[in-house]
Amino acid sequence: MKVRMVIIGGFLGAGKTTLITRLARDLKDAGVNVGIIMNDQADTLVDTQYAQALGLNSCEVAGGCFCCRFPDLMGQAERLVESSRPQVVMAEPVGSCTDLLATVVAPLKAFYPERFQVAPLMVMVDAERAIQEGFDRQTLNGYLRRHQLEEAEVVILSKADLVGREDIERLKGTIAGINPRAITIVYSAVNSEGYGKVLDVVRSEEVSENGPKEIDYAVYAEAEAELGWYNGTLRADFGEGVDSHALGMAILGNISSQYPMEDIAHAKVMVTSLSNAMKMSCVRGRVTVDLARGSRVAKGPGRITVNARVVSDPGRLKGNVRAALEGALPGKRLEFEREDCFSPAPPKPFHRMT
Ligand SMILES: Nc1nc2c(ncn2[C@@H]2O[C@H](COP(=O)(O)OP(=O)(O)OP(=O)(O)O)[C@@H](O)[C@H]2O)c(=O)[nH]1
Ligand SMILES: [Mg+2]
Repeated sequence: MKVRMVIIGGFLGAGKTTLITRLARDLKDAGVNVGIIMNDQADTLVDTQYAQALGLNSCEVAGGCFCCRFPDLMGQAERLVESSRPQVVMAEPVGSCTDLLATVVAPLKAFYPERFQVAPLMVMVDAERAIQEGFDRQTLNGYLRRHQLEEAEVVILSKADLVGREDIERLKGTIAGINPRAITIVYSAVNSEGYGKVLDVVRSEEVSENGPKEIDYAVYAEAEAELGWYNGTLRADFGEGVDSHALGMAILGNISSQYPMEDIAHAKVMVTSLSNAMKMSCVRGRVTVDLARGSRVAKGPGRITVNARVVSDPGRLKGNVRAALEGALPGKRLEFEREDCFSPAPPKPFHRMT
């Protein structure tokens, strides 16, 4: 039987990991075996750690997006299939990645027609960001988000709980104007609006049918390069107990105080310890907490991982994240296991089928 491949893309911080991990847990509870593949430009990924802390079968493609590392994506998919026989594989592309119909969906359909059934490409759109920033092609970030929206087969208009009904109706009109063929599902992770409809698409036999959309790779590269990309993991000893909520707030607060709110695409902190696992996110200045395991109190030896995608020179971002960590952990020496900071290189897809 074919494995159903479900790709859920969308801009940084739109809610992909929150949705994918919930879908995976619900499918698992319903007896459906699910594998997850996360993706990032670097390794030490908050999202993979979060999915694993939830007990989900997950792995990652690191060091480049799915389109540039298509063989790695398929290598991970084949490994998942061989090791745990999932019926569904859910894949989360990097949030600044687009042109997935040409670079991932089309090659999957062309080279693996017997192995994988590719679901319609789902793209999450953060309703709050869409209201504040629109989809203006003239801005770099707007160019990416608009292209993601143009190629979506299903649009998941997320964070509907954060905006009013009139704004939702207006956004639906804007989305239909940009992409009249797509189905739009209004969704909220907080009150579960629209969640059942997303689950229905995942469980259905519907397949991706659309062809790729035109894109200017020079603008795409420029848009990605505008972001500083920081991934770092450090060892920590939380001793008898540290409030991981307060710690995450301090780190994220220190990072975001260095930049205008709209420049924080997504900054995330993951605290893992003997007693707990907690992810905290800051998207455009809004901080949210996702507890994966235990309580807010971290105890004993553990790790702190920071992933930050910010409109910033990477050197400046690295200095700011380090200062943020030092400020949140006064008197402690920072013991990095791994640290990377750069601007994403121009995307060079392994396949591009138009
Ligand atoms: N209010 C609200 N918050 C949400 C919703 N969906 C996700 N969030 C929060 O938004 C934050 C970012 O969500 P993620 O799922 O990490 O976003 P992502 O798209 O995976 O982000 P990247 O992997 O960085 O691209 C998390 O802290 C979530 O709790 C929603 O529908 N409503
Ligand atoms: Mg994510």
